[in-house]
Amino acid sequence: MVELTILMPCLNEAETVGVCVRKALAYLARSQIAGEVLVSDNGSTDGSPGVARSLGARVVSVPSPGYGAAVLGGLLAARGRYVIMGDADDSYDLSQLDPFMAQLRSGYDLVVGNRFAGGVAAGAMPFLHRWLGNPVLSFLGRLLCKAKVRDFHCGLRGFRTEAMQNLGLQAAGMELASEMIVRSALAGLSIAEVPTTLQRDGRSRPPHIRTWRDGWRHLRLLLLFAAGNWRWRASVADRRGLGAGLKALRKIKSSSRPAV
Ligand SMILES: Nc1nc2c(ncn2[C@@H]2O[C@H](COP(=O)(O)OP(=O)(O)OP(=O)(O)O)[C@@H](O)[C@H]2O)c(=O)[nH]1
Ligand SMILES: [Mg+2]
Repeated sequence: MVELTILMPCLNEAETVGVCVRKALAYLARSQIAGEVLVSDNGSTDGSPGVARSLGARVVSVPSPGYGAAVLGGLLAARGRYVIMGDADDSYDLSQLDPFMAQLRSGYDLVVGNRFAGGVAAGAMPFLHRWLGNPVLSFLGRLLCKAKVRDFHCGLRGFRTEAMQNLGLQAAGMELASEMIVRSALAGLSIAEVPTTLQRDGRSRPPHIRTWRDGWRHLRLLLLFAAGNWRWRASVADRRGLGAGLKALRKIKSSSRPAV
């Protein structure tokens, strides 16, 4: 049985995917975990899949574009009981996954890294993401969707594969990171956080993330879920209210019946 799939979404990361695959394989060997390294690629033109394959990773080619599509393609192809996923840009330390494994083995469905607790290296995260985008969106996520997670956008996270496959995740873009947490919280899955570090990525070109477009997509997703959740709660409250009203009405009727 494969216990762990280490999954990496990848788009044109030939500079760094190799070192990530090596670290992940070394972690599996050192920890004596029956596992696999899976790279989910959707359209790299720089030879990333070949680099990953040559070092021992399994590669799945996903036809649709976007970070979310790559993660979901990997989720479908994963053979492990658990998945731990992380960027292929060498910003997360894929050789230090023990805290994630410990929480998954103890029964948590979703284990999300917290970079603010573990440490963000100088220059690893743009100022705007570090001090505005991430804290504000994570705060809104906690407030609107009742998910007790402090770093909604951390790309290093682990989960029970079957639980995640059953959630009906859909987002094709970066906002999948938020959707995964929100749907898990609304479905009542157990969620843990572990401190993790973020290093400067090892590539020479800019990241795929686009601050304003992706920030807006995260925000829109939170608002849509919050609105849906409120509607659902309101309808439950209505039904309860109606039930209470009917009971009260019956009481009044029975107490006003003449005694015989
Ligand atoms: N397959 C695939 N992977 C993607 C896509 N967009 C991003 N990725 C991968 O997803 C991971 C995260 O993307 P990054 O560009 O590092 O974005 P980020 O980590 O949110 O942003 P930074 O923190 O600024 O690096 C990387 O491994 C990318 O190669 C995509 O459209 N398709
Ligand atoms: Mg990254």
